[in-house]
Amino acid sequence: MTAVRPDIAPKQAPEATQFPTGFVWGAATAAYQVEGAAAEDGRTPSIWDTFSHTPGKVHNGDTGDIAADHYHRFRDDVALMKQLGLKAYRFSVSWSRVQPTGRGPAVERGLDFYRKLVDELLEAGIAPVATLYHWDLPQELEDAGGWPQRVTTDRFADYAAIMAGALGDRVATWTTFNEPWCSAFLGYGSGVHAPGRTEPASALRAAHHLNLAHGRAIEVLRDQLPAGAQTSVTLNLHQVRPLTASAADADAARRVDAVGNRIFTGPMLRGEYPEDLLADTAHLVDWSKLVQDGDLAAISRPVDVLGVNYYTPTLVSMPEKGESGSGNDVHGASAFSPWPGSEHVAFHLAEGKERTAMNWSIDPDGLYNLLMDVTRDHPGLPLMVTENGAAFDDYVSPEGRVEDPERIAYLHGHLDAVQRAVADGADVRGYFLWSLMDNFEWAYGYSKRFGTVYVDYASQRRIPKASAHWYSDVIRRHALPQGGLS
Ligand code: IFM
Repeated sequence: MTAVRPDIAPKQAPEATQFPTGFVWGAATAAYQVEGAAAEDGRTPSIWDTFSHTPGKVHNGDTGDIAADHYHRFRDDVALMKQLGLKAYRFSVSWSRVQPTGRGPAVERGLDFYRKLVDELLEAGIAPVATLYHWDLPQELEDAGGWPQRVTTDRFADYAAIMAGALGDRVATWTTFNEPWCSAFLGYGSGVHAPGRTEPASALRAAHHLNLAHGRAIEVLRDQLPAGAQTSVTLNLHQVRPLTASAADADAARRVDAVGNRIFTGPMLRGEYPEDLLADTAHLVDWSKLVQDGDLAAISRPVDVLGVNYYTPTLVSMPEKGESGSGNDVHGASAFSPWPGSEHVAFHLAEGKERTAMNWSIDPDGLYNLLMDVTRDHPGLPLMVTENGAAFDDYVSPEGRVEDPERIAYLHGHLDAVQRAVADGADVRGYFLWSLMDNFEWAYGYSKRFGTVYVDYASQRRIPKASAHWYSDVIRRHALPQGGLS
């Protein structure tokens, strides 16, 4: 394996600002994006297996059948993480690997994979951070109605209990859901994600049940985990900005903030759904029936830390008469909107900003503003950046290197934003780079590379990109390089 490259190691000025003591440095992946071994050891299809095997749903017909083969290569991957100096690894559990039908007893062979992974991490001195759900509902549960059905929250609570029982003695940080917005609104609204349904009312019902499942899982985790274990949820909070100072654009921003952010932070952190969200969506769901007695108390059980994922801001306007909505929504093209009740909002790409390979504008101030907004709205809430990173068109040079200066610049800018937010009072406890390695980027298949480690899918060879060496050095110094990138 490759040692840290001296030509990329930042030249450190003595006055570099240190990150806070105890600040956690990590990298993240998700089960379906990296594991592969889709039909091994009792695993059954999740909604993403079904979706990716449906012609026309994923770029190039790619599937997660093999992905980065992490299931078989996890030992080498952990060794690489150790070599890079990572202090934490955020992974998700494939529900259909441990409870193939989504109900009933666990499959020991499935659990064993996660036991071995966690043991290997602990042995390497890397803290495991487990996410219970990163979008891959067992297909049988979707066949029974999926997240729009309340009964799915019962299934999730049982599954959380299984995982806490199996790994609670070894995993100190647990996350219930990753980006429930995507599960609800891309999965059941625009349909660009599994299960590919385009039903605005079902998307809203799914959002409530994801909230409820989160609260019920927090209760289970709290009951079963040792004192000192941390519970959390990860939200992809949209950093929403109006295109102009007009009242109409301010209203577009308010609407997107309601169904993009406050639909989760409201019940989870305040114990209530925002009034404006209920009004904007009243024609789609009867919230008084959907939200039953006790639900809000369950959903608002406290978490120890809030995970936030950030990539790019969300620039919105109210279209002029005759103009269509949606447009440049970064969440993928669909004739159906992922914004129920706010279908007519138009989305824009900021002018004059550099873009990633996803065509997402690069804007570190968005991360600063996001951390400060959450701190203002929920003072004292500990935060963790659980995903941040960028896709670029990486390739291996004839010398066998992968140079990714754009990614280094992206990471530098966003870590600087984290430091600025910390200096201004945000309690940010750590940062997880998305992603440890190139992987299955959902509807984009393998066409987008988010990894700091390059994966040659033909051979499954891993090559740390220049950014991996850079990040490794930042971790070692616990500070950013001063005055440039190297
Ligand atoms: O790859 C995804 C990840 O699964 C969830 N957050 C965004 C990433 C980049 O699109």
